[in-house]
Amino acid sequence: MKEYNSKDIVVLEGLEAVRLRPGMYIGTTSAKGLHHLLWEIVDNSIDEIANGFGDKIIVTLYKDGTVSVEDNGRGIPVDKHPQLGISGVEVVFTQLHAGGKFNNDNYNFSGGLHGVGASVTNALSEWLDVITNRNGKKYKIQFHSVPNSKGKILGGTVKSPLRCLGPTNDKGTFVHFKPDARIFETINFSGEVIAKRLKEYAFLNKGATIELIDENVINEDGSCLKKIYKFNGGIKDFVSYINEGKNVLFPNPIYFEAQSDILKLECAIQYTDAYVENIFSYVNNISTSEGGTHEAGFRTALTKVLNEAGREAGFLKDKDTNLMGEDYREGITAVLSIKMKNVQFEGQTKTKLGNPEAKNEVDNLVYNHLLAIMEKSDNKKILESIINKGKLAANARLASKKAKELTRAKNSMEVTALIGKLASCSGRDTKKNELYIVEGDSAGGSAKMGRDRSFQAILPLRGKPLNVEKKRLEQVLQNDEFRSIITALGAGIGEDFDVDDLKFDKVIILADADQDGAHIRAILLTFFYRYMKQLIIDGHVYIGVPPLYKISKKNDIRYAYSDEQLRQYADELGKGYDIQRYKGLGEMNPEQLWETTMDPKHRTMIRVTIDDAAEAEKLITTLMGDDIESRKLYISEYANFNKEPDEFDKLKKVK
Ligand code: 0RA
Repeated sequence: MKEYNSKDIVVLEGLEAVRLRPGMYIGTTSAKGLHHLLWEIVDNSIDEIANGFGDKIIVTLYKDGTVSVEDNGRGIPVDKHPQLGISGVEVVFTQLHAGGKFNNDNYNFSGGLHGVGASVTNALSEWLDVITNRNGKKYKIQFHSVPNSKGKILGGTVKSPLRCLGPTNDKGTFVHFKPDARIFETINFSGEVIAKRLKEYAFLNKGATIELIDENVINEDGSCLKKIYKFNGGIKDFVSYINEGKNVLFPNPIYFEAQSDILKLECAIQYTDAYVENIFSYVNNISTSEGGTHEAGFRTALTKVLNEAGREAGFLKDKDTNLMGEDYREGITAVLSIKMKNVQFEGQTKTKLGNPEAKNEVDNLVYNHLLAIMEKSDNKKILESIINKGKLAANARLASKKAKELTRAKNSMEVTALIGKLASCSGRDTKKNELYIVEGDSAGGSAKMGRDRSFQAILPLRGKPLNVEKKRLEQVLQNDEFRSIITALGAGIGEDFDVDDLKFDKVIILADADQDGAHIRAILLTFFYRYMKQLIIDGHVYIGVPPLYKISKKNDIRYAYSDEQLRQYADELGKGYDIQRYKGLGEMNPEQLWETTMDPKHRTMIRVTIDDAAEAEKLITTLMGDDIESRKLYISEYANFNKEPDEFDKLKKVK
């Protein structure tokens, strides 16, 4: 490796643009964008570790709401950049695209989240301090965002220039910052969100120690919360973690590493008795939830290896045809992590690898390594269990083919009968149309009468739908409720689901605000997650939020969606109000339902998203799977139904 100096840092743009349009650089100024600031810095530290420099990162959340990231990497260059005349550290924190994303000989496989870097964090912080150790000396530089003479705020300007604090034996870099409240909707970091992400990083960088210190959470003994993540098994441990609470076909995940001129990969695979496919892929530590070329290469290789090794071992006989890829992916849990240079991300959320060369490369590497593993006589039992599972899946696939075709056949008699319950809308603009899936016939009736039929369609659900978590597609397709949903949406199901065929832009689940309603929501979300994941990823799924109370005084009628809102209205109205608690949607008449829950001008809805695919997967298993104990534990910790006495009871008394 050649020596690295400040001149090697490539500069593309100034920081002004970042403050002007933060959304362009961090996606959003919501809590999610706030955390993005932290990931930018953590990613730089991870880059160091991933390239073999250093093995530890500590993230600290302070009482004053600020956060710091410390690593034991190489430190940041402090010599002067020849063109810019400023130190390397200053370049890294003040020039766009100059963070951890150098993509040259100094970083073999640079991550650097989507190529923005530490300067974005600086631009959007009220202040940011850096201490870095380089050439046996400790250096410090401070930045801040302050108004100039015209009152315009300049982001990330130098507050106190780089100075040497003296000799040191310390290694690495310490970055401490305070997000700018003038930019963000909130500047409260979530310890939970951060812990989850750090844990994922620890899985992806085996052997690295990643610590979270949260000064805002105090233990019983007076110390503050400290979480330490370190996984010597790396993604192999990740797969075991995802599969906790599931029935696995063999105890230890298959694991291998491989490398070529253009990429490095790690892969871990284990099967469970479930029917779903769970492949989590990463490129340079970034989750590629939309997949891409590397995943395509992996799938191709997996199918080839299993058919070849299975035939060679006699688990597939001469008379048997080869199984299909989807058969071998039923019940799979796999993590594929690759590192490569010059990555191109595509797709709706820029989480899909586009590099064409990755497909063949991953295919070849996985083929060679996995085949060698599967041909080992020690692994015969494992191979057999996978092939047998694949055969069952193939049989189910053939059985469900007919049923699937039915839900796609648009004009047949059977289909018309199926969606008889659907009150369709008159408008034909699928980008505007909404489908309300409503709990119960009576609320369904009110919704039909109250809606704007030009763009709102109603599908009432009778009773509880089937919990699809442990069901094969074939069984799901025998269920009337789900068949009506699939048919109404018109975009197919499972592997055939095509979001482009969708007949509605919004799919809105409307259920009561009680335990049964929550169950129905969970079942429907599980169904969408398992069989129409793209529908959620593309943001088409919503949860309608009906009001909990009506509070009125003479002609002043208000609806409250939370206890807090109810209290506020009660205060505003003063003495002599009436309150009514809505036990269910069915208690509202059509006009009220329209006004409070369906009218786009007044309604409240929650858009369902998947932030963290692996966590979502675990959560669905916990809530919808077999393991009753862990479900109980989760619900008692997070759900608060029927808490007594609530605001309603209190207000009724004071009335
Ligand atoms: C630029 C160049 C080099 C390292 C870094 C930046 C660097 C940035 C951060 C941010 C947090 N921790 C960091 N550690 C390193 C290359 C240094 C070399 O080649 O010696």
